[in-house]
Amino acid sequence: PQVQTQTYDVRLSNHTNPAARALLECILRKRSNLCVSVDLSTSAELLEVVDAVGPSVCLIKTHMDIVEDFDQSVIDRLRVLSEKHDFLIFEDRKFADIGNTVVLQYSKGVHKIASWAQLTNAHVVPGSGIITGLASVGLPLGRGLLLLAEMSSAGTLAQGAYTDAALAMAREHRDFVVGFIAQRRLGDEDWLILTPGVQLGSGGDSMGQQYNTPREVVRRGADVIIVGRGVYGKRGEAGKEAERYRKEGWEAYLARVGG
Ligand code: 5FU
Repeated sequence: PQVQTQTYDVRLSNHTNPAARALLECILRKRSNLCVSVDLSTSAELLEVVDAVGPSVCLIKTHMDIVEDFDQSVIDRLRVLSEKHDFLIFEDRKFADIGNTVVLQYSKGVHKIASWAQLTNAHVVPGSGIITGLASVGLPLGRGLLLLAEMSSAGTLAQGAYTDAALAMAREHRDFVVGFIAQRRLGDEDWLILTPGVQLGSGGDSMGQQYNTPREVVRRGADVIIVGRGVYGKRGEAGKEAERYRKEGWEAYLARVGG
């Protein structure tokens, strides 16, 4: 596909899914295309970082299954912060089972993800039944789904024909699938591209994570940059780091759309 040069403002008219629209509107209000991934395993640390980075983000990404003291109050407090700071919530659950099972995993259990996360994501390895299942829960609640079309990690199998198949599956479910976790723009239609594996200064970690800079991933088509350790890694500095990444991400977007 060609470089995505449409502004977030124009792209709003290409989206009908309520979660996609809310995300684009939040991006515009806050001039932020930054999603911070808060991968911390106690509720106190999680909520402290969310409160610190809240002013700079459009989206907070969670892995709620790593929170050791999880209970419903964590969600209640997270939602209070999402209203205080104006951001959406994305649970990075990476569903990967048959439709009937993901219906249960999405709506029930300890986390009841569908009740609080505007966005979640799924692998396409089971085939399109996973989307049908998740949509049966998420669509009535106004939720949106991202498909994992590519991953940031070394040796990922999500490439080539697999990535093409993810795009084809998304095209069959345009009401619920709002975009992709990917490293670049996919397809000529308007899909939201959320890109993890982002840090200022590239490199990676000792377990296969690979980083690119905000400027590079936005140039390739990222609409939202997802940053974890780059923001919360230095204790006490998450707020300052988030603002640094917000500015980087926004300048890269302006450069892409020619503003
Ligand atoms: F789908 C993906 C992917 O391809 N790469 C990722 O890194 C998801 N992630 C998540 O983004 C991962 O589970 C972490 O929660 C986050 C990246 O964190 P980091 O600290 O910025 O490396």
